[in-house]
Amino acid sequence: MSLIVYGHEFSSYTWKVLIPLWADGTAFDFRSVEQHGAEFAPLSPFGQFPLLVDDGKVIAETSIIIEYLQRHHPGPTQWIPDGDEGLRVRLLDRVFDQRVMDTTTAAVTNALRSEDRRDPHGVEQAMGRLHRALDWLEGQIGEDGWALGERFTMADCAAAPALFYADWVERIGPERPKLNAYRARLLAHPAVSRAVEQARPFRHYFPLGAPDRD
Ligand SMILES: N[C@@H](CCC(=O)N[C@@H](CS)C(=O)NCC(=O)O)C(=O)O
Repeated sequence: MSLIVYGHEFSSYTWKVLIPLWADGTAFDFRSVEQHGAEFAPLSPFGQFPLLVDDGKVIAETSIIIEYLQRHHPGPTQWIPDGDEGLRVRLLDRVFDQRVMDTTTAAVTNALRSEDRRDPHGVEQAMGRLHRALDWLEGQIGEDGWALGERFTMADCAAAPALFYADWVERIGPERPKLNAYRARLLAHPAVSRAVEQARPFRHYFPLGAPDRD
């Protein structure tokens, strides 16, 4: 078996697949796209990372990668439960990716542009979608445990980087106490904490200025 993950230590979506790999103790070779860009570029269908390569077979898209790992390299954790619980995991996974992570990314990429190419209206719209998603999530997350309760699932793998970086763009705020406490529980999870520590040397990459916390 040879599993390769192409990604970057500071990349939110890379965390999303490192977390289940580390949590399950699955062996893999990590290749940074900074050092292995020439090798990664022709493999990636959309130029996006992370990318999983399993004995030459390329698997893209984080949710599909996690489902692939569960099917072909299962570890102790069932990342996507069967039945209706699985539907809820998929819903929360979509919300954390599309409504939290991607809206957060809109603000971050805007800050990377030169002044004359910035899009304040686009960022305002993205922040509106982010606030709405965070308010909805505040009503979905419990006082303790994970997104689904006791089971740590793919929804938590998506939530950890999304809430980590969303809170850097704009504080989740005291008006969302359950989400704040959930973020803190996620950051204390060993696999998430490992991702945070591995990314620490790259904090200067954050264009809005990484806060002095976490
Ligand atoms: N939907 C994709 C999103 C991946 C993604 O946006 N990755 C970022 C890095 S965190 C990326 O590749 N950005 C460069 C680009 O989009 O061209 C997934 O779940 O894999």
